[in-house]
Amino acid sequence: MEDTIAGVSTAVGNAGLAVIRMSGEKSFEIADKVFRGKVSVLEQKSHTLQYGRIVTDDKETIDEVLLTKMAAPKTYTRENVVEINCHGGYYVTGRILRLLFENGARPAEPGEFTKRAFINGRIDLSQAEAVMDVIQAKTGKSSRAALNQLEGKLSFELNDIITGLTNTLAHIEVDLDYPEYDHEEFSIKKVEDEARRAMAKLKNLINSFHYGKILREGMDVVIVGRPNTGKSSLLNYLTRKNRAIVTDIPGTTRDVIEETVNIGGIPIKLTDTAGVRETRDPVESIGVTRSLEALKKADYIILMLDATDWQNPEDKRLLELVESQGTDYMPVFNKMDIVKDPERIDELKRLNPDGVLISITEDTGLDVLEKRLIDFAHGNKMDLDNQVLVTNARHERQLRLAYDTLDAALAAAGSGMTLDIVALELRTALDHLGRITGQTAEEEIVNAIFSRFCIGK
Ligand SMILES: Nc1nc2c(ncn2[C@@H]2O[C@H](COP(=O)(O)OP(=O)(O)OP(=O)(O)O)[C@@H](O)[C@H]2O)c(=O)[nH]1
Ligand SMILES: [Mg+2]
Repeated sequence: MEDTIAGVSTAVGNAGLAVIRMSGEKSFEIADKVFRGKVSVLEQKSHTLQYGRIVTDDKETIDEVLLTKMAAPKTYTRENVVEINCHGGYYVTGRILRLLFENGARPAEPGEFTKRAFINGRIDLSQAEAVMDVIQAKTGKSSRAALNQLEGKLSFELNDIITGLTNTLAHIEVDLDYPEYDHEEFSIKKVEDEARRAMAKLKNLINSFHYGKILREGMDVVIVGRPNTGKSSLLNYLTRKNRAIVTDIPGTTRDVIEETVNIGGIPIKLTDTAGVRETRDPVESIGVTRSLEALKKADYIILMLDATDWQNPEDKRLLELVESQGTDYMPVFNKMDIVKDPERIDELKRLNPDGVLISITEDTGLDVLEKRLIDFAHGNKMDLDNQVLVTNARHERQLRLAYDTLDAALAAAGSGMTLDIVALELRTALDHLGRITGQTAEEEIVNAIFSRFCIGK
């Protein structure tokens, strides 16, 4: 924390520009040694930018740059920060960086700038984690969820719960210290009210994780079915690309094909698989094995059926297989354009009330199919876009632990346990919540989180 650190914040490789960032006590001093501009860096006003050159000790110019000076505490790290906009590319950025190191900076570790922002109290741990999520967001909605967390919406919710519980705990502690004012019954009531209030809020956050996780990590959707039912055609339709080979020969797809699509703002990892059937062809047979493996990792399954032949016994077996996975799925009946007889259509609908009827060739029913995917992602909640979402599995785990601990506190209070036992449970619940914001997070956890960052962030 005492050192001044420097790193390249932009992506490595040929580019128009690159940004080199430096943070720490000696940032201005070090920058001043290598920068020649109209005024010295030490005299430059804070939060301004100036044009100049980076020069070596031997007066060799390395690059023309723009230098931004930002004095603590109104900076990303809350320390003195210098940013140098130079030309992109390996050579120039490498030379400038080395020059900074020679003059007293040291290489920044992955995520170290953000870690300093956390340690210096500008953001909490959940906000720091959101920084990476913003960088890695796959769709507009994913990015919105990450930005909300970065702006502190989750922290705000958590702090509200934390404050309520802390006040209750303080109340109990007064009671324990001054037993002569015997308010125990009143305290138990207060604990119960507060625990219930906190649990309701926690439940809401925990429930948002199904959707939050999908926005952050994407949703794995696997298309399975017999050969020739139109699985690859569906992948091509949804990706709007001719990604997979489509022919009328059953057994066309031999390998697992994955593509990412954005459906209604939800990042979906779509997997097309080889048609499942008994086969003697060794290559196809490996494909079938891979299809069955792909099923296991699915968050959601699209079971493709041929509407002209949907009572095929092989489909029954496939359906059983899909149901045995315990994963949510939708049966999709394709090639409805060929089915003309209204009676047969009625029967199909009657016997398969959950089925989605489509024709890829004629583009019918596919809007219903997409809507089903979106509905699954939302879970049973509709308006999630304005809610604070939990997107991170680490957070969800701690929220559940806090919830369970409060449940135990309620049980203890209800069964006439003494106040000190109840206080213990409340403290444990607070510890769990503090691990999300970072107040009580162990150093190893904090280090592990920042080690996943990129250098220069
Ligand atoms: N009539 C009609 N034909 C379709 C429709 N969708 C796909 N097909 C045709 O069905 C045939 C098989 O399509 P594919 O997408 O290759 O089927 P698949 O399920 O990937 O087949 P495999 O890879 O062999 O398992 C092709 O000739 C498609 O043109 C549809 O909605 N209506
Ligand atoms: Mg195929």
